[in-house]
Amino acid sequence: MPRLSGVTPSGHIHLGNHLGAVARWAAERAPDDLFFISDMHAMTVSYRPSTLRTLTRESFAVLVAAGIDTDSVFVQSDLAGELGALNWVLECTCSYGEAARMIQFKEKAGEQQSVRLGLLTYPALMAADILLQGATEVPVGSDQDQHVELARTLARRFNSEYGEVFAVPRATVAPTAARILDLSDPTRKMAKSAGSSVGVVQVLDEPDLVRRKVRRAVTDDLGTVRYAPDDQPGVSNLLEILGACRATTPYGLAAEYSSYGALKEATAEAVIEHLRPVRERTKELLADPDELDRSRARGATRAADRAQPRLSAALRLAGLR
Ligand code: AQP
Repeated sequence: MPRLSGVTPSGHIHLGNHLGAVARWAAERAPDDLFFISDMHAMTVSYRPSTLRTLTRESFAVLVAAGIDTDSVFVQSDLAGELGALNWVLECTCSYGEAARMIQFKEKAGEQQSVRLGLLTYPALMAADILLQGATEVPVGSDQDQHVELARTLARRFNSEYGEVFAVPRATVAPTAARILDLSDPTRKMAKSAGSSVGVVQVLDEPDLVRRKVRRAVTDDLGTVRYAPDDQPGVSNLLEILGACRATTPYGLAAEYSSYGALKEATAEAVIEHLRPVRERTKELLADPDELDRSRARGATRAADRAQPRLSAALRLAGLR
């Protein structure tokens, strides 16, 4: 059952991306799985090309450093030709209403003065990412469920209108750490695009900085360590993080700590130890740009080889070529 998932280089990879996605992909990886850096998705909002290039490289290195095999990671734009072609076919399979209904589009469009057309059509590109590789499982956070549902709809519609070519994918959501919250504002999720990095632990943060960020985490004035996400979101978030780092559930951990200070210390040290090998390996990889380029080329070749027959078949069935 090939899995496919990606990270958008819209900022530095953070603890939420790592615990909820990257570390899990690495731990559960199978030979057929593919993971990618979705640099084309980062263009749906205003961005700087040089920053995008740097973040793409850094994100690629983090995925490899986390333990994903180099030929299982690729950069989306290395397949820009194949994806661009299938994207158009899928845009022409999707209705305007279906795209405009996407919650993420409504939320992100609402925040901007000038909305890029790509923000509306990006779920079709995401469907192209998934369908091109024949992925049957797409591990995502709950906010991406709707996009995978659209990919399912488009696969089924294309298959029935033009001919069977696409596997119908399904989303799988992580059972734990699926929504790590911002340490300074536990009402929202930890995000790359957060206005301030005070509550966002980045995978490449130095240990001292991690310690400071965790110590300053917003909790509450109840004074009891309990896993109760609705009543104590800050404390529960720390327990969730600690549990994910120790590969255990947050419930049992609560009883081990009698003060918020002790919980914060334990969480900071667990995060530092959890991230240490990834941070150190990422630095080594970034220091060897030639090897990184070779790895990137290997991933791109494998992804393109896997995509080509399906793309040709889809274009033929759609009456092209
Ligand atoms: N806070 C989070 N907790 C757990 N998992 C998370 N993911 C993202 N944030 C958290 C998961 O990380 C994977 C890659 O995410 P993405 O790059 O596709 O973008 P995103 O979900 O939009 O992540 P961000 O960090 O919030 O970026 P911005 O601020 O640019 O929107 C996904 O599997 C995601 O679920």
